[in-house]
Amino acid sequence: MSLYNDKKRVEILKELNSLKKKDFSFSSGHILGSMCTQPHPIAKEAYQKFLETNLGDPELFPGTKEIESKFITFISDLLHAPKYSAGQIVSGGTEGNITAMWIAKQLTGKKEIILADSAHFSFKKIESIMDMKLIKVPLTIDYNMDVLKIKDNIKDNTAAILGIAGSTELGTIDPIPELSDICLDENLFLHVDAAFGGYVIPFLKELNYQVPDFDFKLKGVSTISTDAHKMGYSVIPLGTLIIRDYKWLDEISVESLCTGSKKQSGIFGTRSGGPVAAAYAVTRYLGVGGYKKLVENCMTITKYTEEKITDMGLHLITKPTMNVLGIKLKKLPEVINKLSKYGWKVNKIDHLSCIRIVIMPQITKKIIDKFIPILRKTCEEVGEL
Ligand code: 0PR
Repeated sequence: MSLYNDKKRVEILKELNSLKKKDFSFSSGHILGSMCTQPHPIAKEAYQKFLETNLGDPELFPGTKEIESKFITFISDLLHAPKYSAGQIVSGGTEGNITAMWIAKQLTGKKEIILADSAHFSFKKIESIMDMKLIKVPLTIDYNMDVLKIKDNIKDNTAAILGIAGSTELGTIDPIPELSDICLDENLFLHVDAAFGGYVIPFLKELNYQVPDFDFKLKGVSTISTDAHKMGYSVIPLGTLIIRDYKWLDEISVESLCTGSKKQSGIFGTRSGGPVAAAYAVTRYLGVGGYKKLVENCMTITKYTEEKITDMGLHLITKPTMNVLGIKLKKLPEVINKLSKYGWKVNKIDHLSCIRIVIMPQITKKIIDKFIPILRKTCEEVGEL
């Protein structure tokens, strides 16, 4: 008896296809607010090849484990990690932040995290899952963490400070060099959330954009998280947490009796090698030069979009630091709903009364030229313009 019945196969695929038709697709160019993208073709090929691999049992998959090490080396080099650093594969920015705070809590035995209002909502999960407390610091008029307000909030129970290198809502970068100095002075743990910016800021620097240092060149930086499934142009789910001192891995490791290795670090046990192979394949294919071109292109289109939006009489919340635009709107829900009816998806940021547009690699000038007249029409129809 064949295990693979063709009639059933056709039936199931038909059902899947009809449900998939309900989804928006990155290839249509109509998803404008998401931080994810259509993965690079080499990522798709690599992902499929490594579907059955399990990095939770590296003894069975030493080749895949080697790919993981090579990928971590690429990211570590990109972030100027020191010689005795370590890397932990995570599923994305949320797990990156959780794992970093896990290390901070273990190392210090303390529970308070000082962070700005612009921190990703994953920190609310951390507060709940890990019994930690968020100490909020206000933002400056440029939507960055106000460093002058930090020192007053450092207490005996401070476990860590968070710096954001590419905020979720506006793509802003906190003053990480100043945070690093404070953390060195006060002997505090500094985590940098570069889930989005990790694959952008290093290349902006190479392209001579004025952006602050954010990586391990700054001696006070303890950990940095970056996501390959955002600007890394790869498949979901994949991020990395780079850790300044490899010995800190012990803080998040347990004995793993039935796997080949003696210890297992991080949250997950069984985890696919597929996304790791995919992300590594993209780094091999593009290299630093390829990512630099990608970022250059995204920034050119961001500038173009900014001009079109301001020409229309709309205003941005702040000048884009990277490929993220926040467009201020008085009639936020009306504009969003209408745009959605016209088939365009942007993200809604209620508390800033703005929509977020992210110029990901799949967004071309042609797509913006199609979107701008629709945005204008929408704004006129709802009385925004
Ligand atoms: N840190 C930062 C700075 C982020 O922007 C995000 C996600 C995270 C951490 C968490 O990352 P994971 O979601 O990978 O765990 N920021 C995006 C956001 O909330 C996630 C996203 C991506 C949302 C694509 C929608 C979407 O279509 O907007």
